[in-house]
Parts: sequence; structure tokens; C-alpha cells
Amino acid sequence: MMNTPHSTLSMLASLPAEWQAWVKENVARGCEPEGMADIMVRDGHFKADLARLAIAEASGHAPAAVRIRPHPRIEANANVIQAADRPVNVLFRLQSPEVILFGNLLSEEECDALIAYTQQRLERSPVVGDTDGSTQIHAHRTSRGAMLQRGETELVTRIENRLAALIHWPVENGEGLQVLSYEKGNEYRPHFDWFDPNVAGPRKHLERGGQRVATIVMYLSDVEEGGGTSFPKIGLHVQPKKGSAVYFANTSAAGEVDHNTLHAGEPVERGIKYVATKWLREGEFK
Ligand SMILES: O=C(O)CCC(=O)C(=O)O
Repeated sequence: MMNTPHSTLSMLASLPAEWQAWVKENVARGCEPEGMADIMVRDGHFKADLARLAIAEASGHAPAAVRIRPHPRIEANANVIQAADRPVNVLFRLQSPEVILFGNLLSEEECDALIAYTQQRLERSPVVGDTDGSTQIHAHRTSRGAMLQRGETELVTRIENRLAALIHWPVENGEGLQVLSYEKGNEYRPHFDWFDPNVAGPRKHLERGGQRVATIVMYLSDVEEGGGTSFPKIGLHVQPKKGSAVYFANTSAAGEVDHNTLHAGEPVERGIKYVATKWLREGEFK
């Protein structure tokens, strides 16, 4: 699947066929749109804004000003998703913001191999500067990391293909994997992964592939104490488990950034935490 950053998409057509039929039938029967949207969110696991837009479109009231953008899509109502070469467990799913915990995404051997492959390349992890967009060392982020190229090794290719199948998003729209190592006391303080279009430095990064629509943090190790990924605005804490991963959508299908995705890598208290982060862009990341 290829996406252009600003393409307009029929939200109705992007629904599975049975839901398209359900929406059309209920619109034709004159059902109340908010009630329909509630059912779509509850039973179909659709995001509320997608549900409302699809209903509006079926009713002939799609707001012309709203450009619906392609967005990653994870199979609803499944405990296990066959993602290319591997069955992946869905451990929990939050609707808004969309946060999904996957189990068994990577094998122990894959985790160990990624750590071993990057061991000699780890450097202090940077953040994006507000004024000019350059990468800078900052006290808010004290991990060390290695940036990999897309498709750098057979293992990286295999994982990228798996992620693409899991979230229905093209490999080309992903930044390279970033393997991070957090030792005792290392952390990544609360931050957003999306680029703020109102701030000059981050805005520059939008030129290369558009917004970061979603993030996947894959845990390559367990951590003895501390080191969880927390989402302070929604009261969510995920403790690393080797091979599992947390997915979250940074934007809505209408392209709005989601402030509830504020998240942090909490300080490691005992052990070493390894993760591989995948940032997904709106368009092709060259
Ligand atoms: O280390 C974590 O738990 C979170 C990593 C993170 O926030 C990121 O890579 O953007």
C-alpha cells in the first residue's frame, strides 16, 4: 500500500465490507448518527472520529473541509493476529487514544540478536531542537541508542515486514528502527512523538514523510525494576516484557495530533532496559 501525505480517502470505503453495509443500511433507516457511532466504537473497535466521518459520508454530509487521511489499522476483535510470519497476541486495546499492547511480537532470539547487533554502535540519544530542528543532547533523554537503516539486515527486514502486516502500514512509511539502551537512572521524560507544526524546529521534520502517525515501542528485555513506559494523561503504565510491544496512534485520521499520547520511559532502577522504537510516518520516509 502506498500513501501520499495529503491524499483524500473515502472513510466509508476503508471500513470492512460488513461495516460498510451496516452503516449504509442504518443511515437509510434513519438511525441516529451518535448512537450508530457508539456501536461502531464499542463493537467494531473503530476510532470515534472515523466512525462519525464514515456515517457523515454515507448520509451525504461529509464535511468538505475534513481531509481524511490514511491511518494504520489493526484488526479489531482479535486476540491473535497473524502478522506475516508470526502470530502476535493482542493483550489489551484502548480506544482513545488508541493504545495496544502486543505480546509475542518478537522472539527471544530476535531480541537478543538486535541487542548484540547494535552493542558497539550505541551513542547518547538526542532530541529535536525547538529552534532549528537539529538533534541535540538533552537532560530529558539519557538513554543511548543506535539508528538502523530500513532493511539493514535480514532480521531488520523481517521485523519491518511483520510490523507492516500487523498495522497495515507500508514499510516505506517507517523510519529506521532505533535500538535504545537504558542503564540505571536513564530515562526519557514525558514527551510527544508527533512534531508540533507550530514550532519551527519540529516543523522542519514534517518535510520528510509528514507527521509521525504512530509509534511502536518493542521491548527487547525485561527490566528488574523501573523502566516502564507510562502515559501520564491517561494513567497507563506498561512494564517491559521481552518480546512484547506497545503501539500508540499519535494522530487521528483527520490528522490532528493527540495530546493524550504524552508518554515517558521511566527511570530504570535495576537491570538494563533495551527497546527498539519504530516511528511510522504519514507518507514515505526517504
Ligand atoms: O523507552 C520507552 O519506554 C519509551 C521510548 C519512547 O518514548 C520513544 O522512543 O519515543
